[in-house]
Amino acid sequence: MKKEGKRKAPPVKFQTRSAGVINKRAKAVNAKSLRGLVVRSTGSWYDVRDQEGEPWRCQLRGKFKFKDLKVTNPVAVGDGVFWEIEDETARTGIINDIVPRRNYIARKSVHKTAHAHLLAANVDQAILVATLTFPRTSLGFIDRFLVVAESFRIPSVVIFNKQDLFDDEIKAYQQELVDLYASLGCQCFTTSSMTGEGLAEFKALLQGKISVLSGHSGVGKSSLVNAIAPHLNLRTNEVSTFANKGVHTTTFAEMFELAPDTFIIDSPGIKELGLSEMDKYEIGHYFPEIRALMGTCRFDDCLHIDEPACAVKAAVEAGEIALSRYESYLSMLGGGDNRR
Ligand SMILES: Nc1nc2c(ncn2[C@@H]2O[C@H](COP(=O)(O)OP(=O)(O)OP(=O)(O)O)[C@@H](O)[C@H]2O)c(=O)[nH]1
Ligand SMILES: [Mg+2]
Ligand SMILES: [Zn+2]
Repeated sequence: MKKEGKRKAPPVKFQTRSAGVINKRAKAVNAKSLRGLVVRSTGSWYDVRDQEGEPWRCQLRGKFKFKDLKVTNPVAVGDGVFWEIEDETARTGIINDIVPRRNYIARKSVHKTAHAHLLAANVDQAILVATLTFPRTSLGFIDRFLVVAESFRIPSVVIFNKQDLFDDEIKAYQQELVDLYASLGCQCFTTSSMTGEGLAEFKALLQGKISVLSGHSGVGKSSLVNAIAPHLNLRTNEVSTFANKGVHTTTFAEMFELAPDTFIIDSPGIKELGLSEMDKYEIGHYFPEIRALMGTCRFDDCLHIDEPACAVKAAVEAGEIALSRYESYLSMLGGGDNRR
């Protein structure tokens, strides 16, 4: 049997009906059907930007059903929609359909574990904002984020924020992490929204792209957006010294236009990043260093746990694969959470 045979292709499961069907239906709905972009979603209301860039408050027409898909939120920030005006003076509208997505990023819903929760649609890159302290982002969380982004084929970047808080010892440790992730092909930045460190690079990273910012509450996602676009004046909040955690200041994901063709999605802090519908044979595929050893273990269906003659375990023992990465892999395989 071919080794690749057991590994399923990454899922493309969140697609709506074909463009042709939608176009036909949109025409049929009425000649007033408009194109728009969802820039904010509260679950019951969607802020839709029309083609002139003006905002409208919209609701969904009926239920949106997807083939093979259970989501807690059928429409995500970044979705293109077909909509029509409901009340011109109140500036409200009705969303009739979703434009087929070029991609999306989702995690397992915290409340309904059989469902996925869409984080954003149609993005060019996913940026994880991490901090080594205050609050601490675990390596397990960083690794999960990279796996999720990779599984949806979305390029990812890690930003280590709050540089102004760190002493030399923490910075030396951080450098080891930056080197580790860089060796895996992941771009890393260090920033401080207080001192301005790394902000020029951050701005350059966003240029001409649609980016979604993610990470724990309190790591400084909204502060970073404010630092490069002060006019947005987003709400930010102290990290509580008691729990050393953020207080979920941003409550809904929202997309902002920073410059023509440059959009950023600020999103609420997330505590857990559950893998949505991932097969256990698929997980190793999203770790570049494990993927590189594909086909070199004795058994074709090796999960690299305690099988004999496992090339991955040998590489961990030889220090060629970082122990933290291997532990993250095992944790994801075991369906554990990311709070180690
Ligand atoms: N020292 C320091 N504090 C920062 C930095 N960036 C943000 N903060 C502070 O961290 C706290 C949390 O920042 P926010 O921007 O609200 O964090 P967030 O990631 O948007 O949090 P949620 O919206 O809850 O997900 C605020 O008190 C900010 O002032 C930084 O670079 N250095
Ligand atoms: Mg925020
Ligand atoms: Zn193996």
